[in-house]
Amino acid sequence: KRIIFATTNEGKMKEVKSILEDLECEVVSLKDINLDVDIVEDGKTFEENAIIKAKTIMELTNEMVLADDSGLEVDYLDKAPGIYSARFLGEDTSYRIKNQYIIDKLENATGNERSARFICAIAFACPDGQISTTRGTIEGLIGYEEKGENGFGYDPIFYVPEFNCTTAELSTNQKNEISHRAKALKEMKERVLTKLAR
Ligand code: ITT
Repeated sequence: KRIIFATTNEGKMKEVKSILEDLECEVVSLKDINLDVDIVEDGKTFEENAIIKAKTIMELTNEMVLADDSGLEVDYLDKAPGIYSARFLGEDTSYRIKNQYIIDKLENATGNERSARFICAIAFACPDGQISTTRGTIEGLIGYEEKGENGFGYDPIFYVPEFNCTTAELSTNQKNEISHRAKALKEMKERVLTKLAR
């Protein structure tokens, strides 16, 4: 048996493979199986978008499919970019520019006014029609400059007070101990194990 993880985001997939390492089952991305599908993520929530991705690929392949829809909520920006995190300022705009844009927007924000969180919804869709979701979050603050080379996306500006560094300064293993994605996926892992045992 194998599970398809419906993503083309390599940063995500690296973390997912590591979190699901002990699952006695192969986890493959859309790139791994050369599946090129244009999925329209027109949901209004992370959960809706995760379900759209998982269900689309499940129906195409008739296999068990997991999907992740995630993003960054910045309180000072009324929770933007949120579900639009990948599309924020345009899909092809570099994260150097997106991150600097957020830093500039928060020029006058101090202390807890800089609060933000990463959110991750995981959807699991099975050929028997069962679909469910889990959600994980991690709270942090927007930094004053980009820091760190690890991770992807908004990691260089996501400062975690408990660790006194950004998520881009953590190793993949360290990030996977605390991240939104790890929390949501670990909860989902139990359900996947139950399915695999059938
Ligand atoms: P797939 O839909 O193919 O999985 P995507 O990148 O389009 O890839 P999303 O629509 O879920 O995925 O967008 C999530 C975006 O939120 C992602 O591109 C990052 O910009 C941001 N993001 C999510 N999790 C993150 C994390 O752990 N670290 C940094 N940025 C993150």
